[in-house]
Amino acid sequence: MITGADDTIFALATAPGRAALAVVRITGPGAKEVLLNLTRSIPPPRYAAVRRLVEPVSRETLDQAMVLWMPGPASFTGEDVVELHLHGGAAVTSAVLETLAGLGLRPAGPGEFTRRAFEHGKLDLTEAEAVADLIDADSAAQRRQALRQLTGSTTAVVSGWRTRLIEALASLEAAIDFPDEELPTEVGARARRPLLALAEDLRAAAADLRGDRVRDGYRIALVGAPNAGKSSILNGLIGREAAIVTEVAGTTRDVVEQPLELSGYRVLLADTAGLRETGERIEAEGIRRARAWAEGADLRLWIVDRSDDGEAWRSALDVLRQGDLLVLNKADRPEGSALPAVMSAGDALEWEPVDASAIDPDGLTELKAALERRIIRDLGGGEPIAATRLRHRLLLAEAAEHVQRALADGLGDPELMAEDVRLAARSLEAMTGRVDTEAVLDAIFLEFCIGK
Ligand SMILES: Nc1nc2c(ncn2[C@@H]2O[C@H](COP(=O)(O)OP(=O)(O)OP(=O)(O)O)[C@@H](O)[C@H]2O)c(=O)[nH]1
Ligand SMILES: [Mg+2]
Repeated sequence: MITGADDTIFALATAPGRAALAVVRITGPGAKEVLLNLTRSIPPPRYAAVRRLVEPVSRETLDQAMVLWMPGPASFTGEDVVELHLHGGAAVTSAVLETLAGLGLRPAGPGEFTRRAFEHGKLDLTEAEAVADLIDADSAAQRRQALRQLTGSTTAVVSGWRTRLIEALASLEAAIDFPDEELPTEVGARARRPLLALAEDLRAAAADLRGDRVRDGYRIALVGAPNAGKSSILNGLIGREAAIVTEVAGTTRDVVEQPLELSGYRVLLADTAGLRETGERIEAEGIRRARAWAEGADLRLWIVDRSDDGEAWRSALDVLRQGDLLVLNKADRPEGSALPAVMSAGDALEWEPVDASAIDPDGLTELKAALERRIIRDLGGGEPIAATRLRHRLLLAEAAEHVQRALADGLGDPELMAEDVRLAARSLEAMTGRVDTEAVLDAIFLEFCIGK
């Protein structure tokens, strides 16, 4: 999609609209001449200078601005870069942008600045992705993860694995080049041990969803029988009446998704339709959606009305999994006769049940604390995170598969083994963008906003 990687491009780098400042960025070989055209004098590199910006033909003053001149290669894109810090607002920015277009510059496409930084070796692909993640970050954990990745944490882990592959490759190639020194089976056997460990590490990293969850949000579903208090708990946790609450069983139909931040992590909380047998079409569709959302969630909160006497609570049993959390709601009311049976069903869930009362202002404190502990256990700590998106995990799985194949059919043949190890290294190289196709790059950089 991007044409002419050598032309000079410009974009408004700050959000459009009325503001104190608006920053316009220019990158490419013509950047210096453009600055000269607008200001008549170039400030020293990387020093802020105040200049009058003048339209070169009409000589009209466009703004009194702060300008920065950052010659390549020591710039974000690696090219000559100019930044114009204008007074914010529509009239000033549009006059300056029109003038730049009039000088023959091209408006930048999404992510084009970062793509140029990548193409000039300023960032690798995972670092470039981290720039987009940092801009999109809402929560503290998203910010921390993006910053770590931007400063090379993923790159470091991946290049460590790649080094291990290259070492294995070197010993295999030595055996191929000097076949008399050793029996091929011995070489193959010696390369096996490090490759076995590596296949295990790659598989674990490919299956590690923590990075994705930090980026996209940890998904928690509220499930249970009608009237258990799911919608009341959602509203209580987010502090807003987002879902309708009534005493009518079967109130909620649509899945009501609400973002929430817990212990600095982005969480997506979903209230769902109460589960029960029903002949009513709309409710049945709601229940189908409830089950589907619960199925894909990272955690299900099983909400039970502890004052119930009947068997309604059983309807949720088949959506629950071992790590799920039993929430005994309506703690402000007396125990019902169903409670002992509920508790014994809850024994299978591994986590202690939590008491809650959605109508009591402090009634959700214990639940909130339990959720925070749970998210920290699931997303914090452990091995450093290598993969933060599907693209990474697919490539890691691919690398693991090549290593596995090297182990499987390479038992007696160093040459076959070496070929598979080389393919594994290529998969890792694609992760950081050492090898890649245009199509992949286009897809990645199109996710960015313009001006970045
Ligand atoms: N006493 C008491 N009443 C509660 C509590 N939580 C919810 N309720 C009441 O229980 C009724 C049902 O609450 P909802 O939050 O609509 O229940 P729900 O699980 O979303 O129900 P459906 O949407 O029908 O599946 C309402 O009248 C609430 O006011 C609680 O902790 N204590
Ligand atoms: Mg509801």
